[in-house]
Amino acid sequence: MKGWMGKIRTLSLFSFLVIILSACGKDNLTALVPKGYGAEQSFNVIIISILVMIVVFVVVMAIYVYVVLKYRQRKGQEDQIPKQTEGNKTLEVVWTVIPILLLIIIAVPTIASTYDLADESEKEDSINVNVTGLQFWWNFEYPNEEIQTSQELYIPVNERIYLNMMSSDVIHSFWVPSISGKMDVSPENENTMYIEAYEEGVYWGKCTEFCGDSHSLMDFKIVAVSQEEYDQWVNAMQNTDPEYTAESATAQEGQELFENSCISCHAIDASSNHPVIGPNLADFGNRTKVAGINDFSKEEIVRWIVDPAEVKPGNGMLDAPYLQENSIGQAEAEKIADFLMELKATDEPVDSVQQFRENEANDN
Ligand code: HEC
Ligand SMILES: [Cu+2]
Repeated sequence: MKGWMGKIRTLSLFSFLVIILSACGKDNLTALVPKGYGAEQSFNVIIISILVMIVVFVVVMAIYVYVVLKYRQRKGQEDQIPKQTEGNKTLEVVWTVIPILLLIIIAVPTIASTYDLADESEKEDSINVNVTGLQFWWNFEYPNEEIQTSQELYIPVNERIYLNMMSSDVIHSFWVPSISGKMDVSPENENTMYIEAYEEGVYWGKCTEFCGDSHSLMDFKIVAVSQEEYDQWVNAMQNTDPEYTAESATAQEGQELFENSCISCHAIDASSNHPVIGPNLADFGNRTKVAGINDFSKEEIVRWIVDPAEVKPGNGMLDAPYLQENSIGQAEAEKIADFLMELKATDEPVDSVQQFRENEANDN
């Protein structure tokens, strides 16, 4: 009876793990299917380490099984004690040298990749992005192009992009498992790393340093596009209009509300002159997500405006006076959402974003 219960228990634990782990299978959020240079380097080191571990496991298990079988107690020999030996220099040397060799096999590619990924020789001639981490979102400023955006970092494929990263509050950590390694983002000093994506697509990024209430919601994306699309996007961002006037009638009312309650923290053109207080909304209509995490839909935008604390506890927008004054309800928020959805640098989102939105719609 007991053994039977044990089997059931093991089986249910297994099924539970399978269910949990199957949720880890997003192909734009996995270090096991690398789609960029840093991720590929990490993956190679993972494979080498696993191979070394498998060899150690197999050899140790083989010796163990052999010894257990060969020296087991046999019938009629219960009192017999095998010959006792002590101190074997050769053996001691062998089992000290083998682990050292194994560690060297792991260390050489690890150290080589570490230095390779810290290489800054191409920094001056590459695209540079100043990344700022804030509770609980990301700002991306392109100093040479004089534009900024937030939550979604646009890069051309097969190019090295140098990221100069700082935090404006606590320590965060930047990780896009499919594309790059991890890098801490500190308020004290600037950390640099480069990234390179091999394929067009939208890749999921996560903050991986516990940074407060909504740390686990501090998601962002890398949007990798063709060189041509990238150039068009930069050009369009440079031409976003600070004097933009909304088209539809409801959006115009929304814009008025926005100018009263929101403009102190959010810019609607992509100029890099705006201070980093809230996400830049110049290209908001082409986002993949709202606030980095929710589906891009009017409904979610309204939900965010009406009660941002419910979506992301402790986030910086909770200082907005309209929330204390209770001046924006459902009806007002819907008008503002109409206005925000009109804010687009390019008429159509880039191919990667269109593809991403289709995939998300099919998943739901
Ligand atoms: C006190 C400054 C402040 C005010 C005022 C403010 N916001 Fe925000 N807003 C923020 C911050 C900070 C965030 C980022 C929150 C996060 O994701 O952690 C944000 C995020 C957003 C986002 C998500 C942006 C994205 O890229 O996904 C939208 C949309 C938004 N705000 C709309 C508004 C609207 C509409 C108003 C006015 C009704 C407003 N905000 C007023 C600071 C502010
Ligand atoms: Cu963080």
